[in-house]
Order: sequence, then structure tokens, then C-alpha cells
Amino acid sequence: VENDAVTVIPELLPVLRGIVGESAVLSVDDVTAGYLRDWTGRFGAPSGVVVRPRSVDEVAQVLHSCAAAGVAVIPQGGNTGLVGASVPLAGEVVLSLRRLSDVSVDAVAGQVLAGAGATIGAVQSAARQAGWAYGVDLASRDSCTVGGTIATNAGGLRVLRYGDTRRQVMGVEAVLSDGTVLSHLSPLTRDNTGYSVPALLAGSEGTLAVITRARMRLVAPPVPSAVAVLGFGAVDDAARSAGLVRRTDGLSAVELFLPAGVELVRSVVDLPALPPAAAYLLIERDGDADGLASAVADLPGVVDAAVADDAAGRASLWSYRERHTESIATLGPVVKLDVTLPLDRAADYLDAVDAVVTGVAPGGKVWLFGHLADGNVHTNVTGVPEPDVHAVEDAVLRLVADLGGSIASEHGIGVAKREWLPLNRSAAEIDTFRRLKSALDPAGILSPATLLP
Ligand code: 2HG
Ligand code: ZN
Repeated sequence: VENDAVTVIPELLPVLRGIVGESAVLSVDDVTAGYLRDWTGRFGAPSGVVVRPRSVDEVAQVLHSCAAAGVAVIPQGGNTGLVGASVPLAGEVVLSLRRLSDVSVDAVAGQVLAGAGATIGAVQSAARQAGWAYGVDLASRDSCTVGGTIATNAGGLRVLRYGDTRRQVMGVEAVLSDGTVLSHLSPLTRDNTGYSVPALLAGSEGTLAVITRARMRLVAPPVPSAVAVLGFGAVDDAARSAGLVRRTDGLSAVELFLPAGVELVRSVVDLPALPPAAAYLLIERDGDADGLASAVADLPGVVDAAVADDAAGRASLWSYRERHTESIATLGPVVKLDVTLPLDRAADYLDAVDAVVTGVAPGGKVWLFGHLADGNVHTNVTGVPEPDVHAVEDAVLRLVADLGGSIASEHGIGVAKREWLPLNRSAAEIDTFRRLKSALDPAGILSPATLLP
């Protein structure tokens, strides 16, 4: 999906340069490429304008000018999104927040105040230095940003324990499309003074306001942990075990992957083979290897277990799971369908999805992995010719909805899935979304192709 020409009106460029300075408006294709094409390679534009403000005041002026000119804007953080919401499609200006990257920790309150452009890795390391931890972690930690993870309500590897990004955010500073700055960054943990703007903006995908700063709660630092990779003789037993294992205390992750994914990862990363199994669960739990081994001993259908409680061993077991995305990316453009199933239907989905995909795209290859304790299955499909992509998306998302699942688990709706939003949201809900959108962004310039059908 892409446009083929810069449609930003030329008169706007000197205005933008006047606000942020000459060097902070990028328009040469070689320089802008990394901002204009998304990580999947499926979405973006060959040419466009990128504006890189340094302050909330500059963000406000940029938005005010774009609204006055009727030019749409795509707020962008680390551009690691997977649903096309972080790149322009039809001449929108990219508003890169990466320069707003300050991070400060209040060690007594256990909170971090961070600019929208700070990476999650920077937040994590500032928290660690102050004796705390940040509850959200994901593979793109060194590129993805505070603003982007709030706008997408990013999940990641620790949702099981700490919840998604929305749960961490206490306050935000954000700019409306008319340039109004909304700021409520109070450190008070109890503050019931009306509508929660952070709750509204978490998951709004850049459609309502541009987040410029946020205050997030921190969590106690992790204690030593052990990681197990369990092989199961049947997919059904792996799915049941992902539910049953939650009776154990101290869990921090329960992740699924399949033998085909292991072989693909091993073709890219140097890792030993795993004993054969129909499905694998990676389980991380506080304590040592013996404690984890006895905690998982009664799970049904386990045919093999590898357990480690030293840092190198844990990291190597995590690699089988964490390196899926980059390994799949070596196969060419990927159709990413990030979905949630009710846990008692997850095995039905894992069994059915291959045939559903090959029924509409015979050469399609399905890769399944994800945060299974939350029912989240990352469904990646490679080898789909462009004309068949829509049919694959439609077939998989309808299967998910028929099984009572969500078509967007943690990556958002973006541009990729907006057509299917009605599978999960009623007409009344979508109408309310539209009313919120027109109240906060009456000019309709913020991410106009995202989220709303
Ligand atoms: C993960 O869990 C990310 O690794 C990416 O959410 C998933 O590539 C994907 O589909
Ligand atoms: Zn994920």
C-alpha cells in the first residue's frame, strides 16, 4: 500500500522550517526512507516530509500549521509498528517524536517521567539504575518508544505479570490537532478527578492526539528466575498447559512456538536443535531451575524439558522464541495477523488456521507463536502473492471472530485491519469512536487512515 508522489503542499514547507529549523525538516528520499516505510515492508510511501521537533511547543505549532493547511499528520516513534499506522500513505507529514527523549526516574515514588521519543530500553535502564524496573518489555525495546507503545497499548513479554502499557501509564502530556496542549503528569497514584486521558490515548493509535510525554509507574526489580522450554506431544496439551500453569505463583512469561518456527530460527541464529515435539512452551518463573521443574511437573503431555537458571542459559532458551520475527522477515513480505483466542479455543485455532490460509492462498506458509497464557497467537503468513493478501486476512480474521477471539491482540488495528473492526466492535461502539475522534480532532488530520473503518 503506497502513494507515488509527495502531496504535501509546497507552501507548508517553509512554515514547518520556520518552526523546527531547516535541518529538522527532512524531504530528501535517501534521508527519509527509514521514516516512510514500515518494518513489515508492506506499508509506506517512497517520498514524503518528516518533521523532527525538539519540544512540546514545536509539536503544537507544527500541528496548528498542518491543521490550518489541511495537511494530515502521522505521529511516529521508533517506527516498529506492524499494522501500517506509523507511516504515511497519501502525503501525510511524518511527525517524528524521537527527539523528545528525556528520561527521569523518581526513585522514592517509583515512577518515570519520559519524553515520547525515549526508547523502552532507555526507560528500562534508567529504572534499573534507580533500583526499579519498567513492567513492559518487548523484542523491539531498543527502537520502540514511550509514545508509540502508549499509542498502540503495546503488550509484549510481561503482560501476564504486569499488564499492558495502559496499565503502566499514570499521566500524559499530549497535543490536540489544533495545537492545544493537554497535560496531567501528576505523581499522585490516587487521583480520581474525571476522565482518564491516558486510558483514552492508550490504544488510540495516533488518531486522537500526539503524545509528547508520559509518567509511568515502575515495578519491583526482577528476582533471579529460571526458564524452561517444554516440548508437548500434542498442540492441545500445550494450549491447556498454558492455562493450567497459571496456578503457579511467580510466573513472568508463558510463550508458545512450534517446531517449524524453531527450524526457521535455527537457520538464522546459531542454536542447538530441540527434541522433537508438536509444540513448545517457554515458561519463565521466579526462583531456580528445580523449583520451575517441579512447578511444571504435572502439566499434561510434556515429552521433553530443558531448564536453565543461569543468565546465558536463559537467554539461549529465550532466543528460540524472541528471534521469530526477524527470522520470518528473512522470507520476504509478511502478512502479520496478531490475534487473541479464548484459551479453550486456542488449540482449535492452531489446528484450523493452516487449512484456512492455504484454502485461499495455496503457497502460503503459516508461522504461529506468541504470548499464549494471554491467548495471544502471532499469526505470520509468508509466501502470499499480493493479490491474495486480502483473502488471507479476511479468512483468518473471520476464523478468529467465529472462535470468539480478538482480531488485534497487542499490535493494534492500524491501517491493516480497520476494515475488519466491525468483527469485534458494534456499530454503536464505532459510532462512539467517531464522535470522540471528531471532538478531539475536528480537522481530521491525525492518522486519517488508521483504526476507524
Ligand atoms: C513478538 O511478540 C512481537 O515477538 C512481534 O509482538 C510479533 O512479529 C510478530 O508478529
Ligand atoms: Zn508479541
